[in-house]
Amino acid sequence: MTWINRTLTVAAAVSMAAISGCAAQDEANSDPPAASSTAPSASGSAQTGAAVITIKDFKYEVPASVKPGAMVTVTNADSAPHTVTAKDKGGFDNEVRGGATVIFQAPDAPGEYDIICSFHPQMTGALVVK
Ligand SMILES: [Cu+2]
Repeated sequence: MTWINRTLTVAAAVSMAAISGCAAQDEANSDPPAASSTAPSASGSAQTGAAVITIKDFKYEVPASVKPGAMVTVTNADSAPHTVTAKDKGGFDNEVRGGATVIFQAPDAPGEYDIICSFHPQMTGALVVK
């Protein structure tokens, strides 16, 4: 005996009620809010509290400090490329082309990290993590 099943066409039977909200419901989500603004600032004024490094006229303008592991925005206001490179420790090395913006993660360990530009060794600064 052979049973022959009829092919049922169900492709068009889409239920619109099957899709529920997909908002993430993370438990204990302690990520800090990523509230940095990437809008270029013609004035070059430092934003208090923002983890932003601005490079302008071959100089670093660094915030007073950043939080451990914070996402740090680096904006290069020069036409020349620069880097934000950890000199002795920290392990970060970020190239920022002229007029570009990059984001990198600050070290998790609190401390003062000397930074230097790989292209222009006279460019030095410090990133304070605390
Ligand atoms: Cu440079």
